[in-house]
Amino acid sequence: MTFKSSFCSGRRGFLLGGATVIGAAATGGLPLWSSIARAGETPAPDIVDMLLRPGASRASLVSNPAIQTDVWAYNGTVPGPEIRIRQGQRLRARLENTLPQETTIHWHGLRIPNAMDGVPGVTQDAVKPGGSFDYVFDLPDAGTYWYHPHANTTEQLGRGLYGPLIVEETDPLRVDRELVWILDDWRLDDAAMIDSGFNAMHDVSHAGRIGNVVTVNGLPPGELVVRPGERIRLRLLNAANGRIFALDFDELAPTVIAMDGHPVTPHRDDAPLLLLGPGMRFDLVIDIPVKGKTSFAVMDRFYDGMENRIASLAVSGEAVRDGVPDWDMALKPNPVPEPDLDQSTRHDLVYSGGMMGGMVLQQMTQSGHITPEMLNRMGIEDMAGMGNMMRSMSGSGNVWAVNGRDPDRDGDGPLVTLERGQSCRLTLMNATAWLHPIHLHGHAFRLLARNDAPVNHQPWLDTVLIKPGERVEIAFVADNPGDWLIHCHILEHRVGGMSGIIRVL
Ligand SMILES: [Cu+2]
Repeated sequence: MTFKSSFCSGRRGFLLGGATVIGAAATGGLPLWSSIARAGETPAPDIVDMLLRPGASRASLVSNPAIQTDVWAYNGTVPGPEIRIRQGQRLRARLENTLPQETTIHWHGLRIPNAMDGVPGVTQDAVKPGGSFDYVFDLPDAGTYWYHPHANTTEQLGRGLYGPLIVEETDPLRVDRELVWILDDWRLDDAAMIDSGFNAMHDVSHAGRIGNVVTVNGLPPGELVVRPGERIRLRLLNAANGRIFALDFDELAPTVIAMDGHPVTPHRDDAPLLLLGPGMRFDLVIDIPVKGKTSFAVMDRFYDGMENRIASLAVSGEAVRDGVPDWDMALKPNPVPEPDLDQSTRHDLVYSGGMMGGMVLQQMTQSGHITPEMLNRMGIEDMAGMGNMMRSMSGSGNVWAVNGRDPDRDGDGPLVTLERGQSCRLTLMNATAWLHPIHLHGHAFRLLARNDAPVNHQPWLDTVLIKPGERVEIAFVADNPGDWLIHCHILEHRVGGMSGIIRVL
C-alpha cells in the first residue's frame, strides 16, 4: 500500500484523551480527515488518526494555580495529548506547526521507517511555521514511548513540547489502575516565566539545563488517593532536558516489568533508587499494602540535599482484596530480532570532553580500557595531545566529542556503517566526568554488560545511562535501513557535539 492510498482510506477515529483539544472544536467544526476520506471506502479499523499542533499556550506549573506560565505545547496542553494505540495498529499523525519556528516530531523508541523518524537534515526537512507533515507508521512493539520535537530540541522540549505514546499489548496486563507519570523540570524566573537562556555554555559543558521546578504531567507534584490492596501499573517517563531522577518509592517496593517500553523479566531492582535519565522509561507494578502504613512518599534523591517530592500516595477506603494478587506480571516479548553475538561485528564509541573530562580520559587510558589505537583515532598521540584536544574543543564550542570528533556537524559521515541484517556489538565508553543517557534511534538494543560484568536480565533499551568512566556493551540487529542518530539525551550535550550517525545500508 502506498503512502497516499493508505492515507486516504481508514476510519475517521480521533483520540480524545481527557485533556486533548482536538477534533471538531480544534479544526473549525470539521472532522480532521473528512476532506480527504473518500465516500464509500471501507474503513480500516487498524488506523488511529491524530492531529498534533505545537504552539503557544499557558500552563499551571507552580503550586499557586493563579500563576500561569507561557509554554509551548501540543494542542494546548503539557504534556501533549496521550496517544494510545494497540500493538500492530497504524498511526497517522498530522503535524501542523503553529510555532514561530521550524519543528518536527520524533517518535522516541519506536522502530519505524527512517523517513518517519523526525530528525531534520537527516530523515526529513524541518516543518516551517504554518507548514504541516504527515507521519504514518505501524506500531510493531507494545510499551511506553513518547513523542517530542527534534528541531531546536533544547528550547522546544524545555518549553513543554512532549507527550506520551502508549502502545497497549494485545493481551494487556491485569491491574486495577494504570497511571502515566511524565517527569520534567523547568527553569523559571521569579515571575514563573521560562528562562530564555537556552544552550548556555555552562549547561552544555556540565550537566545540561537543570530546572528549578519539577512537574509530574505538567503539574506540581500532588497527592494521589489509592485503595488498600490495589494493583497499579505505573508508566514512568523522564522528559526533562538534563535532569536525572533517582526515585525512592518509600516501602512500596515496585516490580519492574518493562524498560524503555520493552518487557523485562519482572524483578525488584537491586539498587535502592530507580535511576531515570532523560528519555528513559520504566513500567512498574505497585501493590498497595492492605495493612500498615497509610501514606507513602515517592521522592527524587538524585541531587544530594536537593530532594524533590514526586508524589504522595494516601491509602484510603475499603480494601480491594485481602492480599497481593497472584496475577501474572510477565509481558509477552516484543518482536525484536535477537542479535547473533558470535557473528556480530564490533565497534566502539568513546565519549570525551566536558568539564573535567581530561582527567577521566587519562584514567581510562592508564587502566588500558582506552587503547593507543582508540586515542590515535581520536587524533591524540600522547598526554600532551590530549590536553590540546580538550582545549581546542572548548574553544570551538564543541565541548563533547564521539571518537574525537563531531561527525554530526563536520560532515565526516557516519560513526558506524552496518550491512542490513547484521548483528552489531557496540561498546560505549564514557571518558567524561558526567552521566550520559545515550539514545539510539530506530532500533532497540540489548544491554549486555557494564564494565565487562553481565547485566541482570539484559533488557532491551533505546536509551542507556552511562556513568563517568563506565564502559557499556550493547548489541542489536541492524534491520532498519537508514541513517539513525545515536546521541546523548541530555539535550544540551547533543548541542555540544555528543551525537553521531549509525548508517544501516
Ligand atoms: Cu550527555
